Amino acid sequence: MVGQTDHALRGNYENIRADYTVDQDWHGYSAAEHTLWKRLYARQSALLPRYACDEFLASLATLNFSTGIPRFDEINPKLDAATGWQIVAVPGLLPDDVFFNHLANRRFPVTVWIRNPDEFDYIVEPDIFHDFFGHVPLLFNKTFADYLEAYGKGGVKAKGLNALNYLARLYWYTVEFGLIETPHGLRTYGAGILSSGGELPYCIESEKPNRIRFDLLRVMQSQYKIDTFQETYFVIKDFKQLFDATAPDFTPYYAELRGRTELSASTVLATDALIAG
Ligand code: HBI
Ligand code: FE
Repeated sequence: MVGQTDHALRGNYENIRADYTVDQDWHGYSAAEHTLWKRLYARQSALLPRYACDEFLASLATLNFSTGIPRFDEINPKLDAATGWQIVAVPGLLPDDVFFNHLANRRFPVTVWIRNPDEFDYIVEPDIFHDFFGHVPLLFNKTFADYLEAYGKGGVKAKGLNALNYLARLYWYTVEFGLIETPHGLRTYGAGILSSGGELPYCIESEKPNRIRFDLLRVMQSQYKIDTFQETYFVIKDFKQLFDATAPDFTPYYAELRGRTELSASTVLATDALIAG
């Protein structure tokens, strides 16, 4: 999940290691927290078949974490065997450079705390349900996992080029809120949608948002809002398109982007390839 929050972060950052990781402390979760996890999982699972991409569904089918909050040390051997990734426990949002460095080393930061019951439908900061349910299944997909590592490496470089805002947009419009074309229509692969009750049907069925074919510079030029359903979604053909987009060095792109006006989240350009919902 992304989107800097201006209020104090919720997590406990007191005993973080140098790389911001902490212990998950799985025995510290209450029965009520496990029950909340089960309710969130059941709500999302009922919606997934119609709106989630096949790769997400295929991964989810091989995992079994519907019965309560999962143990990171149980999933890591499976994840390592599948794509060489591991998840690391963190107290919440990390400084950009720390976050990118983890991704560049095939470590996905997963928040350890879970939301309150009254945040069942919406939460600003990523909690364990968003990070684990939304992001972890696709880490089992090789092409997507390779994209995320390449993205992390790009981020480490972007920090020095003062271009993190462009990469944050790329993350937002792909990893968090991306749509993908499939033989049976549009589906989502974005963790921010997959872990959300309302936005799953909305992103595919609503007439309101724009759905524009993925174009790297167009995405990096587009602002986003963190506290409403998206006004624009970008649509990829497949994960290889994403991975290939990260192959070149981004430095010339950043120079090009600095010469362009920033676009609001609702902008549609004449050059945009729009896709009907
Ligand atoms: N930290 N734990 C965590 N999870 C994120 O998704 C995250 C982050 N820090 C920064 C961030 N995302 C965004 O700014 C990325 O676009 C870099
Ligand atoms: Fe996320």
